[in-house]
Amino acid sequence: MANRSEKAYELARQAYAELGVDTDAAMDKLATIPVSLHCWQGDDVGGFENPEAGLDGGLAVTGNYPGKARTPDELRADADEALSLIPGTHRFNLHAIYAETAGKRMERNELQPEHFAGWIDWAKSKGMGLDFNPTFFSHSKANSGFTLSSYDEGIRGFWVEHGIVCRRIGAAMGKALGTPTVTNVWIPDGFKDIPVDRKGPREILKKSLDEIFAEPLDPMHNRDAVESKLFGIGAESYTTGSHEFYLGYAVANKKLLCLDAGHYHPTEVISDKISSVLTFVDELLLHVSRPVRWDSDHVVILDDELRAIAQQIIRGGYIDRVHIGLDFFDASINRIAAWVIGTRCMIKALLYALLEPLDRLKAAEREGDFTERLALLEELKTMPFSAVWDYYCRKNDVPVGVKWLDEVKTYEKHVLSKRS
Ligand code: RNT
Ligand code: ZN
Repeated sequence: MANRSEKAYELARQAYAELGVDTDAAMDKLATIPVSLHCWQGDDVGGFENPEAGLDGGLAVTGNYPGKARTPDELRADADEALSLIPGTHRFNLHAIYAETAGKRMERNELQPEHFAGWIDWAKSKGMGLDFNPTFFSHSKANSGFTLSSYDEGIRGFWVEHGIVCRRIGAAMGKALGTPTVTNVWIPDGFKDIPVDRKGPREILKKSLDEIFAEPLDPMHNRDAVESKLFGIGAESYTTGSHEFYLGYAVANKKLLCLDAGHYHPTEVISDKISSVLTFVDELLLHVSRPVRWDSDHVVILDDELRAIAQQIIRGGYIDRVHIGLDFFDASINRIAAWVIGTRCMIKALLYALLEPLDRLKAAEREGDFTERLALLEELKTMPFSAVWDYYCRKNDVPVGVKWLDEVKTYEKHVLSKRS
């Protein structure tokens, strides 16, 4: 087998070389691009704050596949399993509700870095960075549907404090791990039915964000991102934090903008937004997701838009300015497999993009030779990409092809099936 994949790679290397593409250089580059795995695929966005609390904020996880992680240790073990099947060194993205408070009820505005010590130690032992998110949902103080844009000062103040403590936690993570944590603010705020005043909540949100971001933090430890949305279940008519709102906020305040693939109109794609936004903001966070007819957060697959996202990052030379995060949650299939499929697809898309003869394509386009551009792009689709991908997996000591699934099935049999 080793020999077969070696031979296949050698042929692929030559085929790409004929197009002027260096497959070894592509793999070296690929190894430097981390993907931030979202913790919440492992337990259906549950967290450990309150096992009884249901998910709200317009988010919905469907399916009841057995074996979801019930404790931080289980979630870390499951993530370990997933990471062992994904080539490269990546990052892990936590939400505030994944704090470890030793059985004590801790209010969200009182959370401290120490409540994430278990996660930091784990990440350190794996040479991984962490990313972070304050959790502005699944909480009694979010029941009205408004948090940072609430007219109720008590509610608003509580959530501002939550934002403030979370930035400090992000900075502590980044400092401990030697790589900046991206701390991303997403709020569910919005109206189910047509509002009269679209301005009021937005002015309040701006004020709340200004208060949250008032404390200067070292960008080598923490970087702030803001994530917009079009609508949520129960907030179909108006979302305070819309795209224009946060784009403006990010530009005016030098924040990262987070583009979630599921947060736009059905035919609107984030791949086209990357170069526009990066003309005006320094860095982007992506929530790579797969909206199926709505913001359904299906597991990411190697579809046209995923390849387009990766192509825009690579073709634009934006690797250092784009933080790639995943955001999907499917409880109808094995959750570890969901992580592995989605992350491997993201990495495949990046490799696919790195294997383009970019200079030649750009030259054809600039010279107006759209015939060559189209011909080349189509021929690339049937190049021996899989031989390079398989070789990359083998080089990184992770299973080649669908063999990873055997490992997930074994883990399911020995670990997941024992969970009630
Ligand atoms: C919700 C946003 C947000 C969440 C996570 C759990 O629509 O996409 O990013 O999915 O924070
Ligand atoms: Zn998101």
